[in-house]
This record gives sequence, C-alpha cells and structure tokens, in this order.
Amino acid sequence: MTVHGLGPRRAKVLHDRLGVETVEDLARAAAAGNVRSLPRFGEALEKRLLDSLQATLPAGQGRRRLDSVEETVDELLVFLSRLPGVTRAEAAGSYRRRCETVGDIDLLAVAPNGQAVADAFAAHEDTARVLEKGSTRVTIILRSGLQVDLRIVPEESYGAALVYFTGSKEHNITLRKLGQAKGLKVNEYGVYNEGRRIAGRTEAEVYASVDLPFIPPELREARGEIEAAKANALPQLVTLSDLKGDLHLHTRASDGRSRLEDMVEAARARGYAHAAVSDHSRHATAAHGLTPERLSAQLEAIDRLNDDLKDFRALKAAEVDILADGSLDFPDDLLARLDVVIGAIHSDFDLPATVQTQRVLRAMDDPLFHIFAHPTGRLIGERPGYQIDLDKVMKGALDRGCFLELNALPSRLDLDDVHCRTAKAMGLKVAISSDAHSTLGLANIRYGVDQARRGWLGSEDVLNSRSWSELKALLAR
Ligand code: DGT
Ligand code: CA
Ligand code: CA
Repeated sequence: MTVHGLGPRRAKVLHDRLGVETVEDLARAAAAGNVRSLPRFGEALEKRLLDSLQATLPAGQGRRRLDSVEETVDELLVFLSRLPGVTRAEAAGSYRRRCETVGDIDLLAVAPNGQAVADAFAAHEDTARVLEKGSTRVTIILRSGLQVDLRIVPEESYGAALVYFTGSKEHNITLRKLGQAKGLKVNEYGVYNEGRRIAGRTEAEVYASVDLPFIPPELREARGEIEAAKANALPQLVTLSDLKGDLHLHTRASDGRSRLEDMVEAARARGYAHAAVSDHSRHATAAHGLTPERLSAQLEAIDRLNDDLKDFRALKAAEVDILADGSLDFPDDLLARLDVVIGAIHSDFDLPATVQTQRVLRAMDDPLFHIFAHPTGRLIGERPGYQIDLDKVMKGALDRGCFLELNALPSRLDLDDVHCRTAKAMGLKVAISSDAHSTLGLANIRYGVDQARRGWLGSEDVLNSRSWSELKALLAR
C-alpha cells in the first residue's frame, strides 16, 4: 500500500494471485511481466508500478532522507567533540553537501591520538555493529541501521581531509587533476609538492593551492563549479537570511494545525516582512479545501489582522487546485481578491506528459495565476513525480510572467537542484516556500534554501528575497 498506484483491492489481488508479500516481491513480479495479466491491471499499470518502484526502492534500500538523519548527526558530533583530545568534529560527505538523501554519514574528527577516539566512538551506546576499526577510521552501524564512517586526522590535515570526505568523488577527482597539472599531489592528508606539504590545514588553503577560491560544499558535484571558480564566476548563493517572506503556508482552515493568527505571528517572529496564507481550495477535499465563502471569510480576517500589524503584511493567497482540464478551482472574481495565487496539482496524476503539461500551461494562461507549486509532485522515496515536460512549463511560466515553487518540505524538495539551475539559466525566478502546516513547519524553509544553493541560486533568483512592494511589482502580469 505504500506503492503509488496501488489501493487495497489491487494489493489483495497481487497477494492472492501472485503471493506478493513485500515491495521487493512486487518489483520482481512486475519485472517478470506477471502483473499485466491480472484483472484490473494491464500493461500500462505494470509499467507505472515499475517506474514507481524504481523511485521507491533506492530509498528503501539504504538511502535516507536528509532531515531524518540530522538529529543523529548532531548528537554524534556533540558526543565526539566531548571525547578527550578531540578539538574539532564535523560532518562531511553527501550530508554536508546537503543532498536530499544520504547513503551513510561521514564524520571527521581532529585529535592527536586517533586510536583512543576510534575506540570510544565504536563503544557508543547506539552502536549495533563495528564493521571496521583502526587508528584513523571507524565504520559502525547504528541500531537504527544507519552506517557511520568516522575519520580521525591530525590538525594539519583537517582542511585536506574535509575536502576529500565532503566529496563528491567526481569533484575530488577534478581537483586532483588540477593539482597534477601543477605538479602537485592532492589527497586526504594535504597538498604535496615533491613530498613537501604545502597546504592542508584549511579547505581554503587546499583550494588556493590549485588557484581556486573556496567552493561551497553544496556546489561540489562536478557540474561546472570548478570551471566557474577558475573564472571567478561562482554564484553568490542565497542564504536563509536573504528571505523576506514565505509564500506558501496553511492554517487550521484547511489541513494545517495552527490558527491563522498563530501562523502569522510565527512568520513575523522569524523576522519576515510578509507571509502568504494559502489554504487549499474546495476540490482538495481530503485537505478540507475551502469553499469560496470560507475563503472570503478568511480574506476578511486577514485584512483585520493586517490593520493591527506594523512592519509585516499577511498576504491573501490560496493553493488552488488545477483541475484536470487546466481550469482553476476558484472563480476569477475571487482569485482577483488574492495577493498571491498558487496553482497546484493534487489529482489526475496519471495523465500522459503532453496532457499534463498542457493542463498546467492552460492554468497559467489565467492572468491571475502566479506560482506553480511543487511542480513535479514527487515524494522522495515514496513516489515519482507525474509525467510532465518541465522545460516547457518553465518556458511557459517565463513567457507569461509567472513563477515556479521550490517546495521546502524535505519529503518534496520540488523543484530539485537540477531544475532550479535550469530555471536560473532561463531567467525564471523561483519561490522557496515552506508549505508549513504548523508554526513549527515554517522552519523547514532551510531545506529549501539548501536545495536552492545546490541549484546555484542566488538571492536575485529567489522571488521571496524581496519586500512586498518589490514582490507585488514582479507578480503583476
Ligand atoms: P552517499 O554516502 O552515497 O550519500 O555519498 P557520499 O558522497 O557521502 O559518498 P561516500 O560516503 O561513499 O564517501 C564520502 C566522500 O569520500 C565522497 O563524497 C568522496 C570521498 N571518496 C570516497 N571514495 C572515494 C574515491 O574512491 N575517490 C575519491 N577521490 N574520493 C572518494
Ligand atoms: Ca556518505
Ligand atoms: Ca561513507
């Protein structure tokens, strides 16, 4: 039932006819072509199931969502930093690059006596198994099943080791080649010129030894960052403090858990200048979508709130369902009263790509439309996105003067990093939005910022890095 496209009835048929007990069983049956002939299945559904399983299995088989490991990483870093002799403890690997999922956790510690630190780390109370232990490295499996690699290095190698273990592997290889071209040897212990160490204490030192400025970890994917660094053309990446507002949040009126006043107060307390209250529209019945009457009442409540607020504006918005034919779920006279109209797909996921793309473009044809939310609909490790031609959608948005969202929920991160970069390249601005369903949910925005940085976005590429008056001008079509 966790597989997208399967309901209870079909799950039962799979179990009764094919003896499917697990997701892995289903993957095997579908790959063997045994699913298509079952009643109410067919070849198209078998293919969709296979696609869906491909998106699910890698996460099921070991990769974990970034947010799900953060607490563990924080605890282990505190544990490490309190061990005798440890002067630094830092996370590296895909975790530090802020990838949306991580295969394992890589930690780096600086200490003069590696063996003592290795022994103490392996003896952590959450250790289930020790896979490897020496004087410079330990690999353990935690009780949660998560693997942790720890490397212990001396102070003078800290920068070189941090570069090396942050990766990516492809980034490292490119760096090493740059070094080779200068007659230097670059490894995890330092940078060497004919056996003499010339750098390694800090990351900046290592990059400088190959004539590069410091490259932020989120960019280290061998996607042109070294060339950009060489040309002194690295982007000035967006930071959390660049954001002046949040353009997507929910209240108790639809499927949120906090009251309107509390959401607005929490957004103001974060230091924002504005926040868009964007509850669901009526078609999203599972999310208690608002009727036109209820939305109208909410708009009046927001007006009253704003009367009492200084230096902050609650924006009138809605997350409006884009219906199957591309029409919007609220009438234009109601949409015209909103500051921000967000369109989203919550139904009819299974349309062919051309139809899905047209559906969205048609929705954007409405001059009241502003932002296309979570553009692919994927849920990381749970379901792939619907079939859609995102390039066409992005070009369509640019032509029409609308925008795409980078939904910051760690289960979505939608747009992904690669599509953020495509958007930037074509001059299309992206809204980084929390999609908060409670006051605490506003803090998820930082995952969106991480992803935006991986997508090379600067403050200027982000819609909500602007004050309301600037934003208003951008939204006007
Ligand atoms: P993951 O764990 O699959 O999410 O991805 P990473 O990037 O954390 O990969 P991991 O844990 O295997 O290794 C951590 C870093 O160590 C990696 O980003 C770069 C470095 N590294 C590992 N193996 C090699 C290698 O064979 N060559 C080079 N140059 N670097 C490597
Ligand atoms: Ca790793
Ligand atoms: Ca590792």
